[in-house]
Amino acid sequence: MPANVTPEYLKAEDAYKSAKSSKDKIAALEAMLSAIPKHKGTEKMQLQIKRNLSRLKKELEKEKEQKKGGAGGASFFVRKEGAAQVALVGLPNSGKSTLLKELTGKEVDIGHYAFTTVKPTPAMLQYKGIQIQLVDMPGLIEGVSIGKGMGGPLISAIRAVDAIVILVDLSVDPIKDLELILKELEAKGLRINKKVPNIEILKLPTGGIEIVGENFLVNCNSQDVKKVLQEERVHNAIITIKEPVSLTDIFEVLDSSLEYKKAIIIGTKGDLPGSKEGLERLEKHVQNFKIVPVSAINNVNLDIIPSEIFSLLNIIRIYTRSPGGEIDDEAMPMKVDSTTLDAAKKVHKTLYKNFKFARVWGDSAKFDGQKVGPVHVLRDGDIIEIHV
Ligand SMILES: Nc1nc2c(ncn2[C@@H]2O[C@H](COP(=O)(O)OP(=O)(O)OP(=O)(O)O)[C@@H](O)[C@H]2O)c(=O)[nH]1
Ligand SMILES: [Mg+2]
Repeated sequence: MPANVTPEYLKAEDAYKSAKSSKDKIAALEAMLSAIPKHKGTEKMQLQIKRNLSRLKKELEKEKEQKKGGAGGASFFVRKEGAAQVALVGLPNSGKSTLLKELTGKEVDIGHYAFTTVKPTPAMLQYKGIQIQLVDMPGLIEGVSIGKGMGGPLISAIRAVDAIVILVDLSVDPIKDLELILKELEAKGLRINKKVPNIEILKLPTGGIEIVGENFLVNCNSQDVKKVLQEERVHNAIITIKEPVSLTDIFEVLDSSLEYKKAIIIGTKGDLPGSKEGLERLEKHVQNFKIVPVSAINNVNLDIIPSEIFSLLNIIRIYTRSPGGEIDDEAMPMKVDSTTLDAAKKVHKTLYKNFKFARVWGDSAKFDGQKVGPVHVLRDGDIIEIHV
């Protein structure tokens, strides 16, 4: 135990030792985590606390589910349609439903009071030949991560989406709102605009633990990593590390309950007094988010939102045509780095089975109608003709 911990920390630690219920233990661990001095020397202690917290939270969730009879309460499940599902997330009254209506034309309830929207409401956004499903979520409030408001179902619905649009009202306190939203999502294992640590874990049936790239370990050594792995019940694996990583990064990679989501911020109500200052403060505060200020009422910047949402998705649009025929109006959404053969497979299995070559027009082609093989990597907006 390092001597430099604070009296608050020791008090929280005592509370932890005497806590009986999971709930009290979680509260005490959270107090320990916030009281522990944040420096390299306490990193291992911090990690230990985080691991105990995550284990206890999982146990508590299980207990709750069992009490409810496994169904998990009201379901906010929205069936995915189109190329991707994107959630509109924000505090009550931040302008989510107004934005959904402006972008998709869907008639939804809009009101100058909290919780106008009571369940996730999907609507299709058309973007250059593909459809993106936007889901207007009920307002998120402080404490959703511990079940307040529409807590559990709301967080589950957000976990399921491919990307997130965070809405903050620029005219009030956009920084406070953003931090609240991020805090609540983080508390439920949602990592927003964060990079997955570049660590590969190849689990094997035998052979013990081997670490490749040990030199990249920051403030820990291979013994520490092995200990973490063993505690997480990984006994045989090859761990490949390609960039500087801490023990916390290793722990995060092992935690399958974490979800990494990309997001942009839309600053709403740009027409109201105070919104200009709100935007300036937000821009200074935020680093790893794109911010788009809008006014739904004055139709400012709404036109650029579809392409901003599309850029979150890691998908490309591919247009197909039968040899010598017309180009399809609708694009086929595909993962970034898809090949001609992937596209053939998506159109029809016979095209995939009997694939001979393809002709390509667009960014990936050196010239119009270039003849390419099965592993040619496609780019957004390409037109392809598959020959069998
Ligand atoms: N001035 C101004 N008001 C807006 C704008 N966008 C939305 N509003 C108003 O803000 C209020 C809330 O809008 P909603 O779209 O219902 O907000 P919401 O985020 O869906 O709210 P909940 O469903 O309760 O979570 C309404 O009175 C809207 O008219 C805007 O760009 N400018
Ligand atoms: Mg609403």
